[in-house]
Amino acid sequence: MDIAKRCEANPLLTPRDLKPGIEGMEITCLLNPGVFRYQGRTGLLLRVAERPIQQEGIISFPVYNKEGKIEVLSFSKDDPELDASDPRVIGYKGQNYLTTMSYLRLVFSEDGIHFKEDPQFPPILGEGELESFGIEDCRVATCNDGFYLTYTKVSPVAVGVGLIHTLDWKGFVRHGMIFPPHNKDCALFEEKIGDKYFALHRPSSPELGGNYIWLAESPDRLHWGNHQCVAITRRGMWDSARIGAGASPIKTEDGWLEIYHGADANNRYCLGALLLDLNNPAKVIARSKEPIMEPIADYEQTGFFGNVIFTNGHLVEGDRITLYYGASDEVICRAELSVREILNTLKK
Ligand code: MAN
Repeated sequence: MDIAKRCEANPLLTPRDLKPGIEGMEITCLLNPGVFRYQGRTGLLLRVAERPIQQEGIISFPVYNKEGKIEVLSFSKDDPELDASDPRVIGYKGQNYLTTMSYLRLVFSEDGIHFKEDPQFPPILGEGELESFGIEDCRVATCNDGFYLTYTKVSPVAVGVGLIHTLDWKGFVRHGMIFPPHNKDCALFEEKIGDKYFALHRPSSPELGGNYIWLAESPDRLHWGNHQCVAITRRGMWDSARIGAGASPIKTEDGWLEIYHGADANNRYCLGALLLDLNNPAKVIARSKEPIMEPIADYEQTGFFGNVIFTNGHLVEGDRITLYYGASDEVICRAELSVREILNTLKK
């Protein structure tokens, strides 16, 4: 059952609300923001996806070249070697490319609904060979020693998880790839359990295994070990093809509550919840049988890639979760959920 209260102002942000950040490009999608509070305002770290204005009969998209400069690649749409069946990905002669280049951009709001850019705060752009196809879907963990950003690094050789630390959203320390390929959807726990840091992550295995949620621990958030699988996809259900963690787990009396996404074979993305043991988060206490949120609004069903609700950021105040999410891989939306209500659905 869908128990999310969507904001009436949805979508809060669409590609037309911002100016393209890369010269000569247009914004095609705004997606999947990381969320945090900073200096009394709500901040969203948006994933902005850009590409050149498309010309008739040609598919063109940006990449970073070896010198770190944006370069546009183009393929003719009638080239028999081209596979353009997925709006997000291009297949050409055995190599995959992305149709857009993503980077991260900050917007701020006093009321959590109307967001604007603030020129004080620069965008975060892909850097180096492992980010030559861009960076995506950044989680923001608010810890007692600053903000820890976990995001997807995309390049022709890999999809993996990068870590960035910032105190002030102006200076950024990049720690490289902390989870090697194929891996994404990494959510850090915002406090230690015992004397260790923990993270949820999503490695993908092409043979045995699948696209499952794993847990890892670390003494320093840079070196991760003791990997354990905590949840797998479920045949015939809404999360049968892929699952991945959303934002940092929420600490409740009953356990760590994690809102995660699940997709089925038709790439329909819904949200569900996992409840993990407070002292041993490898232990799953409960898991949603039905989604707690599914694409039902128009803007969630139609867009760049329809039937998608994807979240990797929320704010929690007492019982209230203010969730920000990407709808149809194109616009940014907001919904409210109650911690207690989610926990109740897990008891049934
Ligand atoms: C998938 C989708 C895309 C994303 C790529 C690379 O194809 O989630 O939106 O760009 O993976 O991460």
